[in-house]
Amino acid sequence: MAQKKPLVVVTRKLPDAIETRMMELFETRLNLDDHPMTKAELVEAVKTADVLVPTITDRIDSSVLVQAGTNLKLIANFGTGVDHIDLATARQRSITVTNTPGVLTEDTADMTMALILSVPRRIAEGERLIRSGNWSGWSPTSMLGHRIWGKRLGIIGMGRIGQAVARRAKAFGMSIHYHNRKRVHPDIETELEATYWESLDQMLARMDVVTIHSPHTPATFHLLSARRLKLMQPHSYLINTSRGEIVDENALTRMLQRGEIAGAGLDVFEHEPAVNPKLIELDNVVLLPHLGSATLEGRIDMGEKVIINIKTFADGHNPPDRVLASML
Ligand code: 8YV
Repeated sequence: MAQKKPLVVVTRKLPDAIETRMMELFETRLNLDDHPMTKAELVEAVKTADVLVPTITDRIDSSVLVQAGTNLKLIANFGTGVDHIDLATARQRSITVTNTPGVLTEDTADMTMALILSVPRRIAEGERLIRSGNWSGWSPTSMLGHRIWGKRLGIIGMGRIGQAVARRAKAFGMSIHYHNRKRVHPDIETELEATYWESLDQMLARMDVVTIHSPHTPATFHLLSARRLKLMQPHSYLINTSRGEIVDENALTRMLQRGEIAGAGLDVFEHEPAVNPKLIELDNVVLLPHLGSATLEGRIDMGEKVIINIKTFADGHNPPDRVLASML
Protein backbone atom coordinates (compact mmCIF):
# COMPACT_ATOMS: atom_id res chain seq x y z
CA MET A 1 0.00 0.00 0.00
CA ALA A 2 1.30 3.45 -0.86
CA GLN A 3 2.61 5.40 2.13
CA LYS A 4 0.57 8.48 3.14
CA LYS A 5 2.40 11.59 1.98
CA PRO A 6 3.40 14.07 4.73
CA LEU A 7 1.74 17.49 4.69
CA VAL A 8 4.53 19.98 4.04
CA VAL A 9 3.85 23.71 4.53
CA VAL A 10 6.32 25.99 2.75
CA THR A 11 6.28 29.55 4.12
CA ARG A 12 7.78 31.43 1.13
CA LYS A 13 7.95 31.08 -2.66
CA LEU A 14 10.81 28.75 -3.67
CA PRO A 15 12.27 28.19 -7.18
CA ASP A 16 9.74 26.52 -9.51
CA ALA A 17 11.81 23.35 -9.93
CA ILE A 18 11.85 22.84 -6.15
CA GLU A 19 8.17 23.54 -5.65
CA THR A 20 7.27 21.17 -8.51
CA ARG A 21 9.35 18.33 -7.05
CA MET A 22 7.85 18.95 -3.61
CA MET A 23 4.35 18.76 -5.11
CA GLU A 24 5.26 15.38 -6.63
CA LEU A 25 6.74 13.93 -3.46
CA PHE A 26 4.65 15.41 -0.66
CA GLU A 27 1.22 16.83 0.12
CA THR A 28 2.58 20.35 -0.31
CA ARG A 29 1.02 23.69 0.61
CA LEU A 30 2.79 26.58 -1.15
CA ASN A 31 2.81 30.32 -0.54
CA LEU A 32 2.11 31.45 -4.08
CA ASP A 33 2.10 35.22 -3.53
CA ASP A 34 5.27 35.00 -1.38
CA HIS A 35 4.00 37.29 1.37
CA PRO A 36 5.93 36.98 4.66
CA MET A 37 3.63 34.94 6.91
CA THR A 38 1.98 36.67 9.85
CA LYS A 39 2.25 35.11 13.29
CA ALA A 40 -1.35 33.87 12.99
CA GLU A 41 -0.51 32.18 9.69
CA LEU A 42 2.59 30.56 11.19
CA VAL A 43 0.56 29.26 14.12
CA GLU A 44 -2.01 27.85 11.70
CA ALA A 45 0.84 26.22 9.74
CA VAL A 46 2.42 24.50 12.76
CA LYS A 47 -1.00 23.34 13.95
CA THR A 48 -1.71 21.50 10.70
CA ALA A 49 1.61 20.53 9.11
CA ASP A 50 3.66 17.35 9.47
CA VAL A 51 6.66 19.29 8.18
CA LEU A 52 7.24 23.05 8.17
CA VAL A 53 9.69 24.62 5.67
CA PRO A 54 10.43 28.10 7.01
CA THR A 55 13.00 30.73 6.03
CA ILE A 56 14.81 33.49 7.88
CA THR A 57 11.72 35.73 7.61
CA ASP A 58 9.69 33.47 9.93
CA ARG A 59 10.09 33.86 13.69
CA ILE A 60 9.50 30.32 14.98
CA ASP A 61 9.74 31.17 18.66
CA SER A 62 8.34 29.30 21.66
CA SER A 63 5.00 31.15 21.50
CA VAL A 64 4.52 29.65 18.00
CA LEU A 65 5.97 26.22 18.79
CA VAL A 66 3.85 25.61 21.89
CA GLN A 67 0.81 25.76 19.61
CA ALA A 68 2.19 23.10 17.24
CA GLY A 69 0.03 20.08 16.57
CA THR A 70 1.29 16.63 17.54
CA ASN A 71 1.82 15.91 13.82
CA LEU A 72 4.60 18.46 13.50
CA LYS A 73 7.75 16.37 13.67
CA LEU A 74 10.16 18.20 11.36
CA ILE A 75 11.17 21.79 10.69
CA ALA A 76 13.22 21.62 7.48
CA ASN A 77 14.66 25.13 7.35
CA PHE A 78 15.41 26.65 3.94
CA GLY A 79 18.72 28.27 4.93
CA THR A 80 21.77 27.55 7.04
CA GLY A 81 21.29 29.96 9.95
CA VAL A 82 18.64 28.77 12.42
CA ASP A 83 18.67 31.73 14.83
CA HIS A 84 15.00 32.43 13.98
CA ILE A 85 13.96 29.03 15.40
CA ASP A 86 13.74 28.28 19.13
CA LEU A 87 15.78 25.07 19.09
CA ALA A 88 15.32 24.35 22.80
CA THR A 89 11.52 24.38 22.54
CA ALA A 90 11.69 22.31 19.36
CA ARG A 91 13.79 19.73 21.16
CA GLN A 92 11.44 19.67 24.18
CA ARG A 93 8.58 18.94 21.79
CA SER A 94 10.61 16.26 19.94
CA ILE A 95 10.61 18.27 16.72
CA THR A 96 13.66 17.63 14.54
CA VAL A 97 15.25 20.71 12.92
CA THR A 98 17.34 20.54 9.72
CA ASN A 99 19.12 23.23 7.70
CA THR A 100 20.99 23.57 4.37
CA PRO A 101 24.72 23.88 5.11
CA GLY A 102 27.52 23.77 2.55
CA VAL A 103 25.63 24.82 -0.57
CA LEU A 104 25.76 28.56 0.23
CA THR A 105 29.47 28.68 1.01
CA GLU A 106 30.95 29.80 -2.30
CA ASP A 107 28.17 32.29 -3.12
CA THR A 108 28.40 33.92 0.31
CA ALA A 109 32.20 34.05 0.07
CA ASP A 110 31.92 35.72 -3.36
CA MET A 111 29.60 38.38 -1.97
CA THR A 112 31.93 38.95 0.97
CA MET A 113 34.84 39.43 -1.42
CA ALA A 114 32.72 41.83 -3.46
CA LEU A 115 32.21 43.95 -0.32
CA ILE A 116 35.91 43.70 0.63
CA LEU A 117 36.65 45.21 -2.80
CA SER A 118 33.72 47.63 -2.94
CA VAL A 119 34.24 49.54 0.28
CA PRO A 120 37.98 50.42 0.15
CA ARG A 121 37.83 50.98 -3.63
CA ARG A 122 34.66 53.13 -3.37
CA ILE A 123 32.85 51.18 -6.10
CA ALA A 124 29.28 51.96 -5.01
CA GLU A 125 30.16 55.61 -4.38
CA GLY A 126 31.67 55.91 -7.88
CA GLU A 127 28.61 54.32 -9.41
CA ARG A 128 26.37 56.80 -7.56
CA LEU A 129 28.52 59.68 -8.86
CA ILE A 130 28.03 58.62 -12.48
CA ARG A 131 24.28 58.18 -12.03
CA SER A 132 24.00 61.60 -10.34
CA GLY A 133 25.25 63.22 -13.55
CA ASN A 134 27.86 65.16 -11.54
CA TRP A 135 31.04 63.39 -12.73
CA SER A 136 33.32 66.08 -14.13
CA GLY A 137 35.96 63.67 -15.48
CA TRP A 138 39.13 61.92 -14.36
CA SER A 139 41.67 63.63 -12.11
CA PRO A 140 44.80 62.26 -10.42
CA THR A 141 43.50 62.80 -6.92
CA SER A 142 39.76 62.33 -7.15
CA MET A 143 37.92 59.49 -5.45
CA LEU A 144 41.05 57.80 -4.13
CA GLY A 145 40.38 54.62 -2.26
CA HIS A 146 42.76 52.17 -0.61
CA ARG A 147 44.67 49.17 -1.94
CA ILE A 148 43.72 45.77 -0.52
CA TRP A 149 46.80 43.88 -1.80
CA GLY A 150 49.22 43.46 1.12
CA LYS A 151 46.61 44.32 3.76
CA ARG A 152 45.63 42.19 6.77
CA LEU A 153 42.23 40.50 6.77
CA GLY A 154 40.85 39.37 10.15
CA ILE A 155 38.23 36.63 9.80
CA ILE A 156 35.89 36.08 12.75
CA GLY A 157 34.60 32.50 12.45
CA MET A 158 36.78 30.16 10.40
CA GLY A 159 34.16 27.60 9.36
CA ARG A 160 33.30 26.73 5.76
CA ILE A 161 32.47 30.30 4.69
CA GLY A 162 35.37 31.88 6.60
CA GLN A 163 37.80 29.52 4.87
CA ALA A 164 36.25 30.15 1.42
CA VAL A 165 36.70 33.90 2.01
CA ALA A 166 40.30 33.31 3.14
CA ARG A 167 41.10 31.45 -0.11
CA ARG A 168 39.75 34.28 -2.22
CA ALA A 169 41.39 37.04 -0.15
CA LYS A 170 44.76 35.27 -0.26
CA ALA A 171 44.56 35.27 -4.06
CA PHE A 172 44.02 39.05 -3.84
CA GLY A 173 47.29 39.37 -1.88
CA MET A 174 45.79 39.83 1.59
CA SER A 175 47.38 38.18 4.61
CA ILE A 176 44.96 35.97 6.51
CA HIS A 177 44.32 36.21 10.25
CA TYR A 178 41.49 34.56 12.11
CA HIS A 179 39.73 34.16 15.42
CA ASN A 180 37.66 31.04 16.03
CA ARG A 181 36.43 29.12 19.05
CA LYS A 182 38.79 26.34 17.99
CA ARG A 183 42.01 26.58 16.06
CA VAL A 184 41.57 24.98 12.59
CA HIS A 185 43.60 21.99 11.40
CA PRO A 186 47.29 22.85 10.84
CA ASP A 187 47.00 21.80 7.16
CA ILE A 188 44.36 24.49 6.62
CA GLU A 189 46.47 27.08 8.42
CA THR A 190 49.41 26.14 6.18
CA GLU A 191 47.34 26.26 2.98
CA LEU A 192 45.95 29.69 3.86
CA GLU A 193 49.14 30.95 5.55
CA ALA A 194 46.72 31.95 8.30
CA THR A 195 47.61 33.39 11.69
CA TYR A 196 45.41 32.31 14.61
CA TRP A 197 44.42 34.83 17.30
CA GLU A 198 43.00 33.29 20.44
CA SER A 199 42.11 36.81 21.59
CA LEU A 200 39.54 38.55 19.39
CA ASP A 201 40.41 41.87 21.04
CA GLN A 202 44.05 41.57 20.07
CA MET A 203 43.21 40.63 16.49
CA LEU A 204 40.73 43.48 16.02
CA ALA A 205 43.31 46.08 17.00
CA ARG A 206 45.74 44.95 14.29
CA MET A 207 43.61 44.33 11.16
CA ASP A 208 42.97 46.49 8.09
CA VAL A 209 39.74 44.67 7.19
CA VAL A 210 37.60 42.56 9.53
CA THR A 211 34.94 40.17 8.21
CA ILE A 212 32.36 38.20 10.22
CA HIS A 213 31.46 34.57 9.50
CA SER A 214 30.07 33.25 12.80
CA PRO A 215 26.52 32.02 13.35
CA HIS A 216 24.25 34.22 15.48
CA THR A 217 23.82 32.51 18.85
CA PRO A 218 23.37 33.91 22.38
CA ALA A 219 27.18 33.77 22.64
CA THR A 220 27.76 35.88 19.50
CA PHE A 221 24.99 38.49 20.00
CA HIS A 222 26.81 41.87 19.90
CA LEU A 223 30.16 40.06 19.81
CA LEU A 224 31.30 43.27 18.16
CA SER A 225 30.09 45.48 20.98
CA ALA A 226 30.82 49.21 21.25
CA ARG A 227 33.91 48.37 23.33
CA ARG A 228 35.27 45.88 20.78
CA LEU A 229 34.50 48.10 17.77
CA LYS A 230 36.54 50.84 19.42
CA LEU A 231 39.57 48.54 19.31
CA MET A 232 39.55 48.70 15.49
CA GLN A 233 41.94 51.11 13.83
CA PRO A 234 40.57 54.31 12.22
CA HIS A 235 41.75 53.22 8.76
CA SER A 236 40.06 49.79 9.01
CA TYR A 237 36.90 48.42 7.42
CA LEU A 238 34.21 46.07 8.75
CA ILE A 239 32.40 43.57 6.50
CA ASN A 240 29.36 41.57 7.63
CA THR A 241 27.58 38.94 5.51
CA SER A 242 26.65 36.76 8.51
CA ARG A 243 24.00 38.17 10.85
CA GLY A 244 23.31 41.77 11.83
CA GLU A 245 22.80 40.89 15.48
CA ILE A 246 26.50 40.06 15.86
CA VAL A 247 27.35 43.78 15.59
CA ASP A 248 26.07 46.60 17.79
CA GLU A 249 24.68 48.48 14.78
CA ASN A 250 24.09 51.76 16.62
CA ALA A 251 27.65 51.80 17.95
CA LEU A 252 29.01 51.00 14.48
CA THR A 253 26.92 53.77 12.92
CA ARG A 254 28.22 56.33 15.43
CA MET A 255 31.82 55.31 14.70
CA LEU A 256 31.28 55.53 10.94
CA GLN A 257 29.72 58.98 11.33
CA ARG A 258 32.70 60.20 13.35
CA GLY A 259 35.29 58.57 11.06
CA GLU A 260 36.50 56.32 13.88
CA ILE A 261 36.61 53.49 11.36
CA ALA A 262 37.01 54.00 7.62
CA GLY A 263 33.98 52.14 6.28
CA ALA A 264 31.70 49.14 6.36
CA GLY A 265 30.17 46.68 3.91
CA LEU A 266 26.93 45.28 5.30
CA ASP A 267 24.71 42.61 3.75
CA VAL A 268 22.84 41.96 7.00
CA PHE A 269 21.24 44.21 9.63
CA GLU A 270 20.25 44.00 13.25
CA HIS A 271 16.52 44.57 12.60
CA GLU A 272 15.98 43.32 9.04
CA PRO A 273 14.38 44.50 6.85
CA ALA A 274 14.73 47.81 8.72
CA VAL A 275 18.04 49.57 8.10
CA ASN A 276 19.24 52.32 10.42
CA PRO A 277 18.45 55.53 8.43
CA LYS A 278 21.71 57.07 9.65
CA LEU A 279 23.63 54.32 7.84
CA ILE A 280 21.83 55.16 4.61
CA GLU A 281 23.08 58.76 4.83
CA LEU A 282 26.74 57.69 4.95
CA ASP A 283 29.01 57.50 1.90
CA ASN A 284 31.58 55.19 3.49
CA VAL A 285 29.25 52.21 3.68
CA VAL A 286 28.00 49.75 1.09
CA LEU A 287 24.59 48.32 2.00
CA LEU A 288 23.11 45.20 0.41
CA PRO A 289 19.70 43.58 1.01
CA HIS A 290 20.85 40.18 2.40
CA LEU A 291 22.16 38.99 -0.99
CA GLY A 292 24.92 36.70 0.32
CA SER A 293 23.47 33.45 -0.96
CA ALA A 294 21.11 34.92 -3.55
CA THR A 295 21.95 32.94 -6.69
CA LEU A 296 19.45 30.79 -8.57
CA GLU A 297 21.89 27.88 -8.42
CA GLY A 298 22.26 28.29 -4.66
CA ARG A 299 18.54 28.49 -4.04
CA ILE A 300 17.99 25.29 -6.08
CA ASP A 301 20.75 23.51 -4.14
CA MET A 302 19.15 24.68 -0.87
CA GLY A 303 15.76 23.38 -2.03
CA GLU A 304 17.32 20.02 -2.98
CA LYS A 305 18.73 19.77 0.53
CA VAL A 306 15.35 20.56 2.05
CA ILE A 307 13.75 17.82 -0.09
CA ILE A 308 16.42 15.26 0.87
CA ASN A 309 16.00 16.10 4.55
CA ILE A 310 12.21 15.70 4.39
CA LYS A 311 12.30 12.54 2.28
CA THR A 312 14.89 10.84 4.48
CA PHE A 313 12.96 11.77 7.61
CA ALA A 314 9.63 10.61 6.12
CA ASP A 315 11.27 7.30 5.20
CA GLY A 316 12.20 6.78 8.85
CA HIS A 317 15.89 7.69 8.74
CA ASN A 318 18.00 10.42 10.32
CA PRO A 319 18.03 13.37 7.91
CA PRO A 320 21.56 14.38 6.86
CA ASP A 321 21.42 18.01 8.04
CA ARG A 322 20.04 17.69 11.54
CA VAL A 323 20.78 20.75 13.69
CA LEU A 324 21.78 19.80 17.19
CA ALA A 325 21.70 22.48 19.86
CA SER A 326 25.20 21.31 20.86
CA MET A 327 26.49 22.26 17.37
CA LEU A 328 25.83 25.94 18.02
C1 8YV B 1 19.48 32.56 3.32
C2 8YV B 1 21.21 32.91 5.15
O1 8YV B 1 19.15 33.11 2.13
O2 8YV B 1 21.20 30.56 5.00
C3 8YV B 1 21.34 31.52 5.69
O3 8YV B 1 21.64 31.43 6.90
O4 8YV B 1 21.54 33.82 5.79
C4 8YV B 1 20.68 33.28 3.83
O5 8YV B 1 21.73 33.39 2.94
C5 8YV B 1 18.31 32.66 4.26
O6 8YV B 1 18.64 32.33 5.55
C6 8YV B 1 17.17 31.79 3.81
O7 8YV B 1 16.35 31.42 4.90
